Amino acid sequence: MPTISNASFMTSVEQELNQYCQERFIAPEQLSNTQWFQFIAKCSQSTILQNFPTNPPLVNTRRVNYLSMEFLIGRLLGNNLMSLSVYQDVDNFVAKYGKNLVDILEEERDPSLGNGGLGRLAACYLDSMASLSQPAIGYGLHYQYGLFKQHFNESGEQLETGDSWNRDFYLQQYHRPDFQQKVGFGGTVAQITDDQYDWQPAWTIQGEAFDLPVVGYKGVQQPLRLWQGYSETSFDLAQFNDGQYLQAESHVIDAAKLTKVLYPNDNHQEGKALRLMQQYFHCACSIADLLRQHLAQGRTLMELPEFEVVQLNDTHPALAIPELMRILLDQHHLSWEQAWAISSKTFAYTNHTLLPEALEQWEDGLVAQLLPRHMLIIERIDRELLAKVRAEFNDEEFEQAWRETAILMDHRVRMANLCVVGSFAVNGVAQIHSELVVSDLFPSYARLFKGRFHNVTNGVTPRRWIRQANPPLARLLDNHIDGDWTKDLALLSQLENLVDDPHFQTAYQEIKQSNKQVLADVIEQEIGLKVNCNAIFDVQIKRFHEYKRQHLNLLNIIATYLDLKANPQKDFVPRLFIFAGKAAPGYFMAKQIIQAINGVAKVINNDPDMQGKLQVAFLPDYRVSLAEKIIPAADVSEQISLAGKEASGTGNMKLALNGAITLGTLDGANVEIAEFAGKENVVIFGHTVESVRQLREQGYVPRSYYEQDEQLRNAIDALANGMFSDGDTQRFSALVDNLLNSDYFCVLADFASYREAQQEIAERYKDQAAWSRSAMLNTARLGTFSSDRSIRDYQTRIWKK
Ligand code: 26M
Repeated sequence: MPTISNASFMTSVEQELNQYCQERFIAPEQLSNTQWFQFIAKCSQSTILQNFPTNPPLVNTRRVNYLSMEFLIGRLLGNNLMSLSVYQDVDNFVAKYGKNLVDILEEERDPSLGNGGLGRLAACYLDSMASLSQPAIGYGLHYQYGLFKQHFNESGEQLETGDSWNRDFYLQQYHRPDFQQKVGFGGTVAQITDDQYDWQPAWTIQGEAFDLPVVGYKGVQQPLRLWQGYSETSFDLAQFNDGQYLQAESHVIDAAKLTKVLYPNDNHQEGKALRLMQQYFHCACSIADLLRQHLAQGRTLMELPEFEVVQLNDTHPALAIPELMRILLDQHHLSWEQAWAISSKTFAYTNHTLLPEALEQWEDGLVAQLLPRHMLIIERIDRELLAKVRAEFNDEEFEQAWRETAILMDHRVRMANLCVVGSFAVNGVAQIHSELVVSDLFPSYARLFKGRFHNVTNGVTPRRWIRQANPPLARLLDNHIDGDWTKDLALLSQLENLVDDPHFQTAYQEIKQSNKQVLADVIEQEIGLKVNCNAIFDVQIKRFHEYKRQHLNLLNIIATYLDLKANPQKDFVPRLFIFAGKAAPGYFMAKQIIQAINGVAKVINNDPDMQGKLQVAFLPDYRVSLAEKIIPAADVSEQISLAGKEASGTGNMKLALNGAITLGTLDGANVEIAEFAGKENVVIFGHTVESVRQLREQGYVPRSYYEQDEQLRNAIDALANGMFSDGDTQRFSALVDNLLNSDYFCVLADFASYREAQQEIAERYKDQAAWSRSAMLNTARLGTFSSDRSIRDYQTRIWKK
């Protein structure tokens, strides 16, 4: 579909190179990698803008406005070259000058405009929508500082520094001054009619649009539109003369601060006013922008839901609902009924978490102060809901049902409730999660709003997570699969017939081995550890959170270490444990776990008895580009959250597709991965959602596990007695106390089962042929976890006209 041919692209590259070098009085051979990067980025961008198609037609679908506070897009250039189908040509071209494209692409700084799974999912979905020509626009924030950079100090603690990604991000973002918006805050409201009010904000902040083109694979380009806060006037002269200088200045500071930094929390809400302001700013700019486009095409407001859908990526953009209502009521003078008819057919909400601490609730006083008109609208939505709940539930049921469904409760605005009430569709992100959304989170809503609840299992883009991250595997697939698997990942099923073909087996094994070698070099470069490439590469890469249970992994490592020390002659399959991930800066327990892993790694890696047997590599500053290096080299994928806590997971899909064996609990998408891969090609352990319930009902006593399991006891004691903290018996006391006395995420209850599962992994690995067969079957059978499939599910279940 792209109108550019490889030959014409390469001709223009050659011409531009001459000019680029002439301007700098330099020969091409002398260009640094940085200069090569800048040069290629420039060529690819002008080609994309001028030649790559935009505006796909609306056929049986609405245009998607994907509202997300996070887009974890990762590096763009390699991806764009691939989408233009010129990657190989450019690689050959730079080779003529003694350069390697992979090294050149390393020059790009990752834009880390997200925390973890939710932000990365948004990026995969933009890629899939552009590749499938699903009309879409991504709306987000142009943070000056992305997610912090992570470092470790001498004692293994996480330190954070700012990520001013934009300073040396070479790819252009297109400033669109014509799309700027004004966003009001605070002030007063006056009633005009029953439905219409006049809001006079106390101050306004300007929103400036920056577009990043998202280039689909053999598809179209569509914008990711990021809003930045800006204040037009450096200070208000009139107020300055009135002696209100400080007040005037505070608004300037607010504007400048507004999009300064991405909040580094993941699955945890902090009730900060600035965060609420960011959320409203994001919604107000995006809703105004989409309405501008809709009306500019000569369409009416009543037609809005026919042409546009707003997909809310969790509750972070929930204020888009009262914002659209406000505009329809106060600016376009529609009646409440008309406005609600439009709004309630426009929004769809995706829930990404069941964790109570992550469900957003805002103090009603704060919302009323900052957004007085929106508060009135939310109150009205709540009143209308009350009538519905009274009608549906009998007197006995009512109180419970209202406690669950009310938007306003105990002086809080419950954003998930606002989203469920204000949307025509609500979905969870994996089968088991979507069931729990209905059964545990919103049972009364499910009764009230029949047909509103859906499942769309998450997916990942095969362009980035196979073709780009794992070029040798991509070549193997190209050579053995009929049709373009990059666009239709279900085609991977053709590999089923090849898993017993010795040539194919050898090729597949060699790829894994060479990827392990590549990662080994990265590990040595990054942390100076020389690793054994024949060891099992056992990988846990994700945000640090107690529910994800990195400390369960750690306890097994300690137990294994103590066992090997006591039994040096023991038959042991060498193992390299690889960790990467960040903790929210204010999350004390997660930071303890990070420090404990670093402490254990130091002791084990420096113990001569462990050389080549047992090693632990904790790579700092986990980010998309690091994930691209780790995932293709993994043998084992650790997905060990407590059942019922991980909504889906997406790293699990990337790892399994790249031939890692999942070692996991029956949680999130692991359940579906196990079904598709076949139970014999994964290793499942631990409590289930149901048995966790029973465990809690009986009264869970973690200490009893400690007392009854000697290996567990020795491992915890080793943490407590300073073995991994230079003799400091206090360093990990909070972690140890927590495990022994509360252990909300049932680490101790799953320890024995996890340890057995780990032994099973080692046993299976001894039979290399059988192991590879399982790995190949994972690749062959998991094509369904492409984000293209997820987008098609959204199209047929949710976005359909
Ligand atoms: C909320 C309020 C204030 C500040 C930050 C937040 C916040 C930010 C990110 C809350 C949650 C955030 O992310 C949650 C998340 O990443 N959830 C993950 O979503 C993935 C995609 O669906 C799933 O695969 C993961 O299981 C789920 O944990």
